Amino acid sequence: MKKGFIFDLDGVIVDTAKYHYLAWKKLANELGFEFTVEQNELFKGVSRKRCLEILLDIGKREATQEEFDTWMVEKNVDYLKYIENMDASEILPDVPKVLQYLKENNIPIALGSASKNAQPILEKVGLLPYFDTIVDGNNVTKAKPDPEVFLLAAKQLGVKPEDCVVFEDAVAGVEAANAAKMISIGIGDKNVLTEANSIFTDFTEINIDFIKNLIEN
Ligand code: B16
Ligand code: MG
Repeated sequence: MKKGFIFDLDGVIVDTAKYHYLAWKKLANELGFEFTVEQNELFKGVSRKRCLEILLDIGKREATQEEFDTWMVEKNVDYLKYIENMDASEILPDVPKVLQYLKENNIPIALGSASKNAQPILEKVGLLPYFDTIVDGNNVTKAKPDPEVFLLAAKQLGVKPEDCVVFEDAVAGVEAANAAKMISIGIGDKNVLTEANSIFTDFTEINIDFIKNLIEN
């Protein structure tokens, strides 16, 4: 029985939420309204298109299709500037410890992210070689909580969905993993990620025996 491990990107491997926030805030300010850190919570794990729809709701702004498309591009251009200088120091604590253990034990590893910028980010922080496959916003048509991203990752790893373990920081991501019948591990707030099979604040709380147990059982 072969196991597969699937990692979300933003909020699990790196904290890019702060850069997404700065780029969305700049756009909101240009459009004449405020966008708070608290409101940015709504954007975690959510596709770029859906984020802009929510942002325009917050600012009570209408947009023509042309404006919508322009703002999507503008936000991403700004976001790319923020992530340009990312390096290994931005990897969240103890993530490499888990990836290294999985690699040493020949466990297939996938990325399952909503981001269309996932691959360059993994490259910048130096973690790309750990991943056997990357499924991201470029490969799926349905956003989390739809299980498409994780089911495709399992398929590409050659592992049955029920033998996959997913690490996720977003409620929609945990729902997607559960809908795919995978083992969901929530990374973040225990009061928020209540649907996850197990929840940890971050990877420093996860010991290798826990990972070993997931592989063997
Ligand atoms: P992009 P994840 C998600 O990453 C972010 O949490 C979310 O805030 C963002 O809107 C989404 O990626 C799309 O990102 O604009 O780079 O395509 O958590 O699914 O790794
Ligand atoms: Mg995330």
